[in-house]
This record gives sequence, structure tokens and C-alpha cells, in this order.
Amino acid sequence: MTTHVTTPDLFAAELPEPRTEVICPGAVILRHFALPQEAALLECIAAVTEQAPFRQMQTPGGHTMSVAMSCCGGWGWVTDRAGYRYQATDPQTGQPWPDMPASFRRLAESAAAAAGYANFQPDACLINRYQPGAKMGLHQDKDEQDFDQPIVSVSLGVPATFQFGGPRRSERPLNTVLTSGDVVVWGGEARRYYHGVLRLKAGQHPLTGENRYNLTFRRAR
Ligand code: MD3
Ligand code: FE
Repeated sequence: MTTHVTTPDLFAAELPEPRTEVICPGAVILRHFALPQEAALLECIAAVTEQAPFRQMQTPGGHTMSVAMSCCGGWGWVTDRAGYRYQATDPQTGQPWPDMPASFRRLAESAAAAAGYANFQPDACLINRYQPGAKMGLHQDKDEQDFDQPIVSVSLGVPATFQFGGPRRSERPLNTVLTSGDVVVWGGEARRYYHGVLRLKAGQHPLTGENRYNLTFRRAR
């Protein structure tokens, strides 16, 4: 009699399978979708932010955002006392934003395609950095020209609780934890919905330390 033993394959990558969760019509979480690219994405964030350093911008109301931001691609999102807008140059350096890395673009396009948006071509990538205590209050993304274009978001590093509301601020939001490698595609009616991120709790991630990064890919113009 032979005993069948399944030999563990030491070379098989132990990455969890991607899973799709629908939050509401138009909003799809692709769990673990970006995990194979995690390290490469973080290296690109480091390269971009060497040229366009993270900064905590001022809101039009005069508050300093707790989230530090940078951008790459043809358009970057900025805020100051004059308002929220997209602009082609980094106000801090006067230079054009760094190019969008090809790996960023490929990831955004393949995630959008996986969620049913075959022709998404982002021209802006906002890079958010959350350190412990940083948060983003409930808001809508409405500085882009065409709300028929989805937004693709990629979470990296320490997990955060994401709040997903409805078309009105008064609606009580649903909370979901986004962990490193999770990608969310926001289109359809969800594109206009309120959303935010709760205060980041202290944590450690092997590649990012205490930080959480979030990439949002947008079509600004
Ligand atoms: C839902 N960033 O940068 S990503 C933002 O985790 C922003 O840093 C958050 O909201 C973050 O504007 C959330 C998820 C997200 C992005 C865009 C959306 C959710 C969205 C646009 C419409 C609806
Ligand atoms: Fe947003």
C-alpha cells in the first residue's frame, strides 16, 4: 500500500487568490488584486516622491490636511486657500508632475477592466500617505470633468477602515477594512458617493512600517 503525501511546493508563491466583492452597483472591491506588485509599487512611490515630495496641503478653509500627498501623471490634484483643483505642475517645485510609472498605469487599467471598464485611461494619480492618526473626512470626488469615468484606488501598507456612504452626507456610511493589495473600482452611481477614511491606528507592515499609502487613479480631463 502506498501512502499519498502531498509535498508542499516551497517555490509556490503563497499569495491569497484575488476575490471580488460588490459593495453597491458600480463599486467593486478586488481583494488582494495588487499583492503581486506590492513591492514594485512601493518602489515607484519612493521614486515619484523623490521628485515630488509628500506634503500636507491646506484646505480652502485654512486647515492642514493630516494626509500627506503627492501626484504623478499629466495632472495633479492640489488644494490651498484658493480651492481644490487639478494642475499640470507641482506648486512646490514649479515642475511638471513626475510621469505616471508604466506599472501604475497597467495596474489601474487591468483593475478597471476586471470591474467592467475596458477603456479607462487615467491621466492623474494621487498618492496619499497616512501616518498613525491621519484621516480623511467624508467627501465626494468632484474635481474631475467626467463622472462617467471610474476611479481606481489601491491600498498599500497598514490596514485602514474605509467609510462608504451614499449620495448624501447624511447617510450613515458602511465601514470596510482595506488591507495591502486591495483595489477598489468606483464607477456608476458609486462614483458620486461620499467616502472617507477613519483615523489610522498604530500598526506595522513589513514593507511600509507604520505607513499606509493609497493610490487613486483618475481621469481628470
Ligand atoms: C468612492 N482616498 O484620495 S480611496 C481620495 O484611502 C480618497 O486615501 C481614500 O478618497 C484613501 O479622494 C479613499 C477609495 C475611493 C477613492 C475614490 C472614490 C473611494 C471613492 C471616488 C468615489 C467614491
Ligand atoms: Fe475621495
